[in-house]
Amino acid sequence: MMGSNDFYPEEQPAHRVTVDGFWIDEHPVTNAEFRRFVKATGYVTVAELPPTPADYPEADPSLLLPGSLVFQQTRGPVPLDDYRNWWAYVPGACWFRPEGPGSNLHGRERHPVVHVCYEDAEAFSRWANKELPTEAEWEFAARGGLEGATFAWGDEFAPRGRMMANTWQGEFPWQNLGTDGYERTSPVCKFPPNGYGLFDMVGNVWEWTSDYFTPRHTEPDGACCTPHNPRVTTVQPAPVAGEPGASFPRRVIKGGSHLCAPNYCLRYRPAARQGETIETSTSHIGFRCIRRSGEGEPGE
Ligand SMILES: [Ca+2]
Ligand SMILES: [Ca+2]
Ligand SMILES: [Cu+2]
Repeated sequence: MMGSNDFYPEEQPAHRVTVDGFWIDEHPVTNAEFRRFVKATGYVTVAELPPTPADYPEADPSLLLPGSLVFQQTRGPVPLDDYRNWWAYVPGACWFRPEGPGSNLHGRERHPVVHVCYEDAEAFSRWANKELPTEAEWEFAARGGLEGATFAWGDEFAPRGRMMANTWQGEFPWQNLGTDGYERTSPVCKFPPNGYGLFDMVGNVWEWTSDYFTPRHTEPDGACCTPHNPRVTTVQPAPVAGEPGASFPRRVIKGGSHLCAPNYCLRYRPAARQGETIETSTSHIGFRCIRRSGEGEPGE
């Protein structure tokens, strides 16, 4: 079962799909792994390059500096309807300078790489001889074999008081209680794996998938047809025409992040989904890769 009828409209309707077998990374791609890719290829991420003036016709070209969106905790409660209250475009922020100039990855080798946009994730996956998962593949993996459960581990958020993922406890975006031990990203594999042995599917960082975002799941036509390896390969129109970046297609990101909090965003669940413009990089989006069966992975 993919999707859910119990939370946000974009997850509806819950519906049955089937996917072929595949291999998936146990954890999100880490900074150490991404560094190996960059060293081997000289790859430069999108956040390190100046934005293209044609994509931002309203902007003063001299202000189009390379950079990325960095979360800024606020001093007190702020209106939750404007993400600019807690996201800042920081010139110079990129995967190896996660908070901008002066920051670095010391002690964060095992944290998920962040500040990677869709094409960066795709470039890594190609180099690794893998691919990015479709939303259906990602969600199947995240569920860990539990049919229709709310979380990747069952229906209870913190069974017997045990924190199962890196999310946000307290009032977003100003009070971060860190009950789970981490206020920002965490090293991978610090929380229990799901039923398929996969870590950090829920929480820590959002993860790119290859599907274009749709505001709802499409209803399968009739009871006879269970979609097989469904994928959304056509760009959907932007939700807010005229906003910066509205001309960019959106792909689906999955799993929620360390910034998902009960008072703001209940998206730390396998069914949850969000559309993200493909040129966007942030301090809370990463990715993991898959290899589809029959593509050269040794069997058991
Ligand atoms: Ca946390
Ligand atoms: Ca995740
Ligand atoms: Cu969230």
